[in-house]
Order: sequence, then C-alpha cells, then structure tokens
Amino acid sequence: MQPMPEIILHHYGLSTFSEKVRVALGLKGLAWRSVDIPAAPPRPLLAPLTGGYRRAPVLQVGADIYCDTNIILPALERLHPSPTFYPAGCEGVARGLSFAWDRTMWIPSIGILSHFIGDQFPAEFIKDRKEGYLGIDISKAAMAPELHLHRQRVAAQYGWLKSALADGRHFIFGDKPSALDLTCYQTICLLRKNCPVEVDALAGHAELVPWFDRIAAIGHGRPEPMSAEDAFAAARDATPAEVAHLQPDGDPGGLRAGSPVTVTPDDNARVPVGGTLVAASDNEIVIRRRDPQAGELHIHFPRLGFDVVAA
Ligand SMILES: N[C@@H](CCC(=O)N[C@@H](CS)C(=O)NCC(=O)O)C(=O)O
Repeated sequence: MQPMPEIILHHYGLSTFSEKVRVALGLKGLAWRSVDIPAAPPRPLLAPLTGGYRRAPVLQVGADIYCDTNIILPALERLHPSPTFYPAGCEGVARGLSFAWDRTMWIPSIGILSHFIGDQFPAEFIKDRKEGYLGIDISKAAMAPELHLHRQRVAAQYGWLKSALADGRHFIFGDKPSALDLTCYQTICLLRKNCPVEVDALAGHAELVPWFDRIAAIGHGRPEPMSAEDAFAAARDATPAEVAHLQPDGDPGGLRAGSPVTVTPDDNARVPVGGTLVAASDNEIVIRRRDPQAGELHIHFPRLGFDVVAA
C-alpha cells in the first residue's frame, strides 16, 4: 500500500477561514505542511491546482484538492477519524449550523473589523475584495452606514451561542469540541485578533471568553513550512485517490459520472471551475481536471454553497 500523501494547507495568517482549518488540524493532532499564500491573487502555483477557485484556504493531499472549509473538515474526518469533529452524534447539526454561521457572520464581522482598522486596508486590497471576492466596498467609509446593523447581527448570533453554553458546558455539544465550535471561533477570532488591543470583540459577552480561550488553546498541530513549488510538485507526482465513499452517479440532480460540469460558489468569488464529474452525493462533489503541468487532479467541493451545472 502507498503511504498516505502529506496534508498540505494553502493559507495565510490573516485568513480566519484558514484558522478554522489550522485549529481543526490541531484538534486531530496532525503533522501538516504549510504553504503561505499571498492575501490576494495572483497565486500562480495554486490556481492551476484549484481550476480557478480563488478563496482560502485550500487543502491538498497529493493530487486531491479540497476547496472550502465545508469539505475540508469532512475530508480530514474521513482520513483521520479520531478524535472526531462530530462528538455526540452532532455531525448533521454541526454541518448545517456551521454553514449558517459563516454565511450570516462574515459580512457583519468584516463591517465591524473595517470600523476599527478599515483605514489601514491598502487600496489594492479594497479593490481586490470588491472586484474579485465580495463584490462590496469594505473600506471604513463605505461600511460605516450599516455598522449598527452589523453589530446587531453579530450580537444576535452571540446570543444563541451564549444560551448554548449557559449550563457551563465546555463546548457547544458537551465536553468535546466540534466542527461547530471551530466555525463560531473563526469569525470571533477575526475580530479579537485584528481589532486594536483595547477593543475586545467579546466585551459585553464575557461568558464566551473561557470557551474562546479553550478553542484557542487547541493550537495548530505540527505545521512544517513548504514552498508553493514543492506543493505543486507533490500534486504533479501523485495520482488522485480512488473515490470510494461516493457513488459515481450519486448526483441528486441526475448528472452522470463522466459528464462535463462546472462548480461555482453561490455567494462570492464566483469563478466557475470546470471538469468531469467523478462522483457526487447530496453533500459532496468530486470533479477531474487535467492541468498541463500538474497532470490529473481530483477537486472536491461541498454541495452547500456551490452550484453544479452541466457544462
Ligand atoms: N466558504 C468558504 C469561505 C472562504 C473565504 O471566504 N476565505 C477568505 C479568507 S478568510 C477569502 O478567500 N478571501 C479572499 C481570498 O483570500 O482570496 C470556506 O468555508 O472556505
């Protein structure tokens, strides 16, 4: 049997969706290779691996490429089941609520962040976020009129999280951290790490601080730096793993294995990634692409948050 290829994470420090995965790797106590990517494209050695999907993070295992945290965590769970991301049978609820939390919290969290540090965002960063990523102007001046709404929306989400933890439990589902804890931690981390020290994003929500600190204490596992060139070579030298956990004709919309399809995020950075359908389910889709330099790749996406159509 071939040894399992190394786990490679393409990410950057400021990216808190990446932080969700870094802590997930820590929770599983894994060794992994860390490829530091720029905070905005061009990412010339990553784009050929993802087929153009532009967001961060991206997980790579040999010639298998996982786009979006909602597929990265289930993939890590499949490859390394213990300790689980889904204690107490919480997988369905954790997946559904994670998606809802990320969707409802991202723009309000950026709005609050921009209020505190938006004046320091470089002009080219604001331009990239508007034109290539979110479709909105995240400068302090542009976000300011909705600041009160962003604060309300964030506080309302913190409200249910406080209720969930009110009986003194350590994590949302009991005494073990779950994927949902990591998701909720992710957006709070964006504010706690990046706002000025005198502004605590959890001021007024002190009940959440011990929970937040417990998750922060999990750490990031054992990262070892890797160059983008070496990661690219690892994809080129590997062949995609056989997809044993999904049916070739498992697409709920009736698309068959071998059909040309595109997969496109339905919220932002809506770059269609084209390929040949390998296998699918209600939860996942895998497509095959051939890159002239990297060779054959399998690219994995979650179904939540992505549109799959016949090409
Ligand atoms: N739904 C995606 C969202 C990822 C996302 O929006 N990540 C941010 C960074 S935290 C991003 O991609 N920003 C633009 C970029 O880096 O190109 C996921 O769960 O992975």
